[in-house]
Amino acid sequence: MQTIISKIENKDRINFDEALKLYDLDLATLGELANNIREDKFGKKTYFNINRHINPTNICKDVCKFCAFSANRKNPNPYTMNIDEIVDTAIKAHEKGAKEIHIVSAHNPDAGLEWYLGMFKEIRKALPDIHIKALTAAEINFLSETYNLSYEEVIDKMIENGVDSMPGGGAEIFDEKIRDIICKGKVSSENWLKIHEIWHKRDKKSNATMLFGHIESRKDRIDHMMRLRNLQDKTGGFNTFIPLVYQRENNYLKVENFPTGNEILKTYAIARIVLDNILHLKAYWVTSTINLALIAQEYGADDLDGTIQKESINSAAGAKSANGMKLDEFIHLIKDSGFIPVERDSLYNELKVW
Ligand code: V47
Repeated sequence: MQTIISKIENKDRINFDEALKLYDLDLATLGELANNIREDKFGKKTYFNINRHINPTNICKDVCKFCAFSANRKNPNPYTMNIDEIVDTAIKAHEKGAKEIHIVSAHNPDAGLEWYLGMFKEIRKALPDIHIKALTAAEINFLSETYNLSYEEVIDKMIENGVDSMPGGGAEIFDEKIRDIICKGKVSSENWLKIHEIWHKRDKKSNATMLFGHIESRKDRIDHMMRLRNLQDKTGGFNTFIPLVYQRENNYLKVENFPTGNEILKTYAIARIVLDNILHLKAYWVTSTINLALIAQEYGADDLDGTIQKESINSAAGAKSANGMKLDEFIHLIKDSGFIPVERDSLYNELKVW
């Protein structure tokens, strides 16, 4: 173990087996190693943004077992917002200070390509300066299959219509055997990575998530991180890595052992160490709870996402995030935990030190 620790302290890259072994280290030592990396890069700054999540439809042709949001699972309220409603929501969010609109939908076979792309065009027309972060690789794969377009064609249409960056969703867990159980039929791991690679080739940025704390093993998590690290070596296009803690209510995934806070913090810390080429690590308070996200600041995380205003995907599965977080509360919580709240834009340019 001492050799691995020395490697980390010397900023040498660790391999798969070494990364896996880090789970055997005590949390305090692991946390210190990750925190040193975080402090080296950002000191006590914690980044957040003022954003608005919009989830414009919950009608989905896919059947991911972990999902409680999709209308064909346990949630009985199918909906599809019309474009005027979506634009109106974005305008109201902008009036309240939002600088980013984060749009993630289900895979609705009846909505039409025009609907998927038209919403971006109309938001861009109404709000020329807002940052639109939209369409996960899973949605791009769905549009490509449904409308017989190449990934390149879908991506070029996104850009033409005003999308600025891609969210990190749809990655789940890359291991094919686990993926087959939890989200069979959705974008493959290989294609998830290919889509991000094409996006990065357009000189655009994206994020990467990992859904953990369900039926995957520690090995699967390290494998997931390694596949991201390999792509990032090639493209440099990922801004941030976001470990998403699995939410367990109202879905069909049978899980026997949920991760403890200790295991979640270890996973953040290991991610900070392994992903030496992805600058930011986001503790997405929606899935970790705000309490654990604040602690995660001492285990490698430098970003807490944003105020969100409304959240439907994880709140459907039990997260306490339906109404986002008030700005002043967010800032006070970060300050009270000993960190410096720094409002950022979607590409991590600093806007204001609060
Ligand atoms: O891929 C669905 C996750 C993701 C559950 O890029 C669940 O800044 C936990 O893309 N428990 C979509 N997670 C969300 C997404 C996202 C979220 C936050 C920030 C960013 C970003 C992107 O939501 C899906 C899936 O992994 N999800 N159900 C659940 N029960």
